[in-house]
Amino acid sequence: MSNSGNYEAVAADIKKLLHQPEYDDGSAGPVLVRLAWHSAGTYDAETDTGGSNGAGMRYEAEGGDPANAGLQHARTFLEPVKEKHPWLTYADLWTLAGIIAIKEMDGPTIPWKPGRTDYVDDSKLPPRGRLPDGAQGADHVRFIFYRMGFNDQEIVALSGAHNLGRTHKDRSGFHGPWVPNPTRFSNQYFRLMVELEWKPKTLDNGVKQFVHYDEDLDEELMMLPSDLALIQDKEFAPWVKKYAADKELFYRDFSAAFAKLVELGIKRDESGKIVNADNVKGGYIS
Ligand code: DDH
Repeated sequence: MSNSGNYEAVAADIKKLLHQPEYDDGSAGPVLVRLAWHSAGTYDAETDTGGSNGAGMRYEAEGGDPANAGLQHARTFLEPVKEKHPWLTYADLWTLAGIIAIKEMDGPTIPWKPGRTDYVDDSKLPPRGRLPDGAQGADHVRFIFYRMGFNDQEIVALSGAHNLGRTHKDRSGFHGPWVPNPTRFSNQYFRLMVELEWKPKTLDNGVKQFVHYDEDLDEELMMLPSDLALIQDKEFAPWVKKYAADKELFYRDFSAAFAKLVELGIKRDESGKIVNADNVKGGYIS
């Protein structure tokens, strides 16, 4: 068992579990990033409900949301870390794991602060339907992300996480990866969105997505309708092009937006301590 507050030891243990030869593309990284995002992306600024505090996905109301299908794999990967460091909250573990995974997959360093609580406040529970639907377009994407307090530039930056991982028919109904190397973070998602021709395709389950056949890979790459909405919308498109052209700018903006994402709904005092949590801890990882 590690000493309470030893986040460096936790980070080291998260790094060790990323390599998963039997799982997807050999990495737990992408699904851990999605767990961090979905734990936080339920936030509603107006009612101050949802967000990563409370780790509500442990319970059926949130964990059983069809939008969270598949994330039990991520939670299961992390369980040994929680067992080894029982002082750590799930809410901190899930957000930290996403950040460590991004960094280990060649992504940017994202500032992270601990102190989230696992205390579930029933009045703060998010209803289902707060996470985005890939079948929809720009209006829906704006509706979802404005609710959290993000602007158009931040929405495009965050969407660059689709450099990682893949869609699964048995989880979302969609199929395939966005890029040829889905365990390496980069701005390739934006480059491919701009450069390639994307053809509509209806899968045998009736789900509609866009595809580009990659000859070297002998596999179809995919884009969600909500992904291509970014290049079709006149406010989003300039940011897609900027991030396609400038990887450093993308890394900087992605880091800032993801750091903001995992802090949604969390109020800290000047020293960084969370004031709306019941089991506040100190310490930082940067
Ligand atoms: Fe996503 N995402 N996401 N996404 N996402 C899926 C997979 C992954 C949408 C839909 C889907 C973000 C935004 C959006 C990741 C990170 C992020 C899948 C496939 C769907 C569908 C699930 C499955 O079948 O397994 C939509 C819609 C949006 C939107 O913005 C409108 C954001 C903001 C992030 C982020 O991390 C900041 C990652 C990583 C994956 C790959 C997961 C995996 O298992 O691999």
